[in-house]
Amino acid sequence: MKKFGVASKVIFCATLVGLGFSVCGAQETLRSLAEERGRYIGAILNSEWFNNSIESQFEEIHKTQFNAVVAENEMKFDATEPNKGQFSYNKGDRMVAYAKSNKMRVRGHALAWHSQVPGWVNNIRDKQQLLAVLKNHIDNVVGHWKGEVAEWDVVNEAINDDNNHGWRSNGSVWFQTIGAEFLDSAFVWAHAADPDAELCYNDYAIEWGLGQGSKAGFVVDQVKRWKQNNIPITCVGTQTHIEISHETTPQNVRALAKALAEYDVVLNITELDIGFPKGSANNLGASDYAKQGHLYRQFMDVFLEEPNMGEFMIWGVTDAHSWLDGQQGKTQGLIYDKQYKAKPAYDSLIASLKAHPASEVKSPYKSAATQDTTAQDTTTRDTTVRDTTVKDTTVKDTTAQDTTTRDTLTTPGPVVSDTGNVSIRRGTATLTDVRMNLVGRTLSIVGASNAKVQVFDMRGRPVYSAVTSKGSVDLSAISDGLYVVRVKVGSKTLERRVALR
Ligand code: 9MR
Repeated sequence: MKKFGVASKVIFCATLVGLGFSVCGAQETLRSLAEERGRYIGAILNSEWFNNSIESQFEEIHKTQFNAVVAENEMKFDATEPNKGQFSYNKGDRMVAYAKSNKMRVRGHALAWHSQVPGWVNNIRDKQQLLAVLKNHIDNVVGHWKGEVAEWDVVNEAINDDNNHGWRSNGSVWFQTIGAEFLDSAFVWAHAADPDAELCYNDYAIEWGLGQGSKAGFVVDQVKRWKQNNIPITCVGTQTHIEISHETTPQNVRALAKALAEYDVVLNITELDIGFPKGSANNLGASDYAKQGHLYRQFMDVFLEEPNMGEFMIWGVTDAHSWLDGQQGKTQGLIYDKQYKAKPAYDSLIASLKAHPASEVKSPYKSAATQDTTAQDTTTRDTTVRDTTVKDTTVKDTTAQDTTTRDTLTTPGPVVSDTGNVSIRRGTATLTDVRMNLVGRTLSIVGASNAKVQVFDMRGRPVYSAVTSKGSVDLSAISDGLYVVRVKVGSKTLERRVALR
C-alpha cells in the first residue's frame, strides 16, 4: 500500500551494448520505501551545501534518497538572530524552498539550546529580559516558517551529563538566568506561534537505556509532567550519535519508544551516525562495514516496528562531510563513503525497509495525505478532556468563546512551572489597582467584586469561565496542572500562570 502521495523511485536507464537502444526501469530508494510505509527518512543539509562548497553528487543523492531535511547549523539561534531583533532567514529559506520543490518534510533545529547562542544573549542576566528574548525569538522564527517547518526541536540538550540527571546548569544561560521554566515556556510559545507544528524535546545519550537514574528515564518523567500539564510537547528526539561498539542501543531506543507511547508522544531518531574510533580509520575492512550496516539495520527495524516513531534522520550523507572527524574521536559513521559510494549500511537500510511490508508498518501521522504539505495534525494526540461544567455559586459566563486565548500565553512572564512550585499567591498582578490572590482553590479578586474570570490550559484552550459579583471564584473542579488565569475587571485585564495543586 502506498501511503504517501509521492513516491520517488529513481528512473534508471541502461544502454544495452550492441543493441543500440536503452531500457529504463524504476529503482527503489530509501525514500520511496519509507514513503510507502508512511515514514520519513532524512539527512542534514551540511553547512557546505549552504555555502555552495559541496560536490554536485551531494544534492542529487540527498533529494533522491531522502524525504526529510534538517539544517546542520543554519536554523540555530546564532544563525537566525545574530544580533538582537535582527533576524537572518536567508539560508533557512533556501532550505525550505529546496524541501518544497523536492516534496520533503522540514525539521527545525533548534530553538532553545545552550550552545550556538550569540554573545548578546549569553550576557543577559535578568530573568524577565531573557524570557522576553526567548519569546521574541520563538515568535519570530517559528512564525516566519509557520506551516513550512513541520517539526521543531523546541529545546535541545537541556539535561546535564552527570549520573544524577537534572537540568543542565553549566554553560546554559537559559537555566542559569531563567530556571527550569524556560522549557515549559518555550513549548507554550512555539505552539502559540504555529499550532500545527510538531514540538520535540531533543537530546543525546537517551539511547543508553531507561535504567534507574538514566537520562532517558529523566526525559520520560518530564514528558509525563508536560503531558499532565498540557504543555504542548508532541515528540522526543533521540540524537543517537553512537559508536560501533554500542550494540544495545537499538533495543534501548525500542524501550524508549514504548515508554513514550504511554504518553502518546512520538519518538524520532534525529541525528544518527555510527562511528568507528578515529584511530582505526586505515584498518577498516568489509566485516567492519558489515557490522556497521547491521547496527543501522537494527535501528531501522526498531523504527519500523514501533508505531510511534516517525522520522529516521542521519547526521550527514557522506563520510567526506561529517562532524565526527573534526569534533569527535570518531570517523566513517555515515551511509555513503568519502567518494559518495553507498556503503553496506545503505543496503542494510534498504533490506530492513523491504523486510517490513508497507501493510504492516503503522504511521504515527494521522493522514499520510497531509504529509506533502508538511503540516501535521496534532489535535488527535490530545487525549485530555477537560470538564468545563464547573459547579460553583458564581454566575456562569455564557458569552461566545474567547478568541484571544493565544494572547494569554504570549506574555513573557512571570512564568511558573510546577517544579518551581509557584502560584499566584506569590506573584501579584499589578497591572491595575486590582490584584488576584489564590488560596487553595479559591481565587479572590482584591479591589473589585465584579469580574470575569477565565482559565486556560497551556495549549490556550478554555477550561473555565465565570462572572462573579462577590469578588471570588471557586476553581476546585479544575484538574491539577498548569493554567493561565485571566481576570477582567471593566476594561482591565490581569493574567497569571498558576500551578493548581
Ligand atoms: O554538526 C554540527 C557542527 O557543524 C557544529 O560545529 C556543532 C556545534 O555545536 O553542531 C553540530 O551539530 C550538533 C547538533 O546541532 C546538536 N547535536 C549534536 C550535533 C553534533 O555536534
